[in-house]
Parts: sequence; structure tokens; C-alpha cells
Amino acid sequence: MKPFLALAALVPLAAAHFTLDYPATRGFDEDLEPQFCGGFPDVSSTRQPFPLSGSAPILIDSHHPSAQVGILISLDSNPTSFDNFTTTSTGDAIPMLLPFGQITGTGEFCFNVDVGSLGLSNVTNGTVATIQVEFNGGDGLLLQCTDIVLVSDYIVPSNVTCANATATASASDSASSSATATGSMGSATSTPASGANKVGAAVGAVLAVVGAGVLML
Ligand SMILES: [Cu+2]
Repeated sequence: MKPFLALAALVPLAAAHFTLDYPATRGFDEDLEPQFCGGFPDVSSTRQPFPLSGSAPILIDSHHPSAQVGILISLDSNPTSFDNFTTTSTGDAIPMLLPFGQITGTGEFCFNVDVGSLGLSNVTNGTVATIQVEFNGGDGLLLQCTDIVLVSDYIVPSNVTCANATATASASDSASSSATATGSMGSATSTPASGANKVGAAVGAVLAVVGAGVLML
């Protein structure tokens, strides 16, 4: 596949990371993604509502063929270290919101989490929190944060869907986007709009093929 090998020479592998799409990330910069909260240490000026209890979705878009994903939550109003995601200010241990697990394939992945199931004390309607997604697709630990406020009986927008993409499904979209892949590395969006995510998945599929090509060299 000579076209892909030519692409591989132009595309830095660092571009193949992941985005946090719901709740919307604080910010995405592929070069800063290995840093605490993906290089965005400041709390967002507006917090997104998130269900206080019951199953709720967290959506990411993976640009790696396979990865380990785990999700943390901090109850600090301004978490500044990983300790804030493992221990409360009063010294209680915070379980992982989602224990580390393996995903396979590029594109969108949805994880159902339940803050209420963690059994944390002093968590009520209006409690603020920050979710940090940890992702390792083989090029080191990558991070993304989102700032939320926990709301009783909050209904997640209906356009947030939990359909997991597979490498095969997203690769079928890649032909139409391959021409733009080299120029659009920085354009991966963090909006939950389904159309934008489809573009991201297609770009991810192209990158996955490119990555495989490099690995086989
Ligand atoms: Cu990566």
C-alpha cells in the first residue's frame, strides 16, 4: 500500500492519541496530552451537569488500534495532582470511576459510569467534581479532564449515544477522508456532535492504518 507508506513519512505518530468528547474536555492539545489533565490544569469556567447517580456515559474517540482506558474522579473544586483523584480532602479513598480495561479498534467508545455507586460521602446535588480519563495506546499515558457538577435526576442529552465503533466500521469511512488526513491532525473536535465525531473516527482509522504500516517496517 504505497499511498499509506507515503503518508506515514509525513504524519507524526504523536498525532494518534485520543479525544474526550462527552462530557466535553477542558481542552485538547495532542502535544500536551501526556501532562496532568492533558496540559489544561485550570478548572473550566463553566461546569457541565452530570448525573449524581445512575448509569451515565463518558465518550472518547480513540485514534489507536488498541488501548488501556481508566477513569478517575476528584471531588476537589480545583484538583492539582493525581492524589486529588485518589483521596478526598478528608482522607477517604476514591475508587476509580472506571477500572482500567482494554479497548480494541479506533473511533468512538462509550463507557457507562455511576458516580453514586462509588459510595462517596458528602456527595449531593450540586457537588462539583472533575473527571480525568487515562488512556494508553502504546505511546505513553495520555490524559484528559472535564469539570462537572453532579445533579440529581439529570438526563444526559439524547444525542450522546453509546454505540462503540470498531476498526472495521470506521475504516470503511476512511476513503473519503484520506485526502485531508495529513492537513487536519489538529482539528480533532471535542464537541459531542455526531457528525464531527464521524469525521474524527475516519481520521483515526487512517492514522491506525498508517501506524500499522510503520510498525511493520
Ligand atoms: Cu497516541
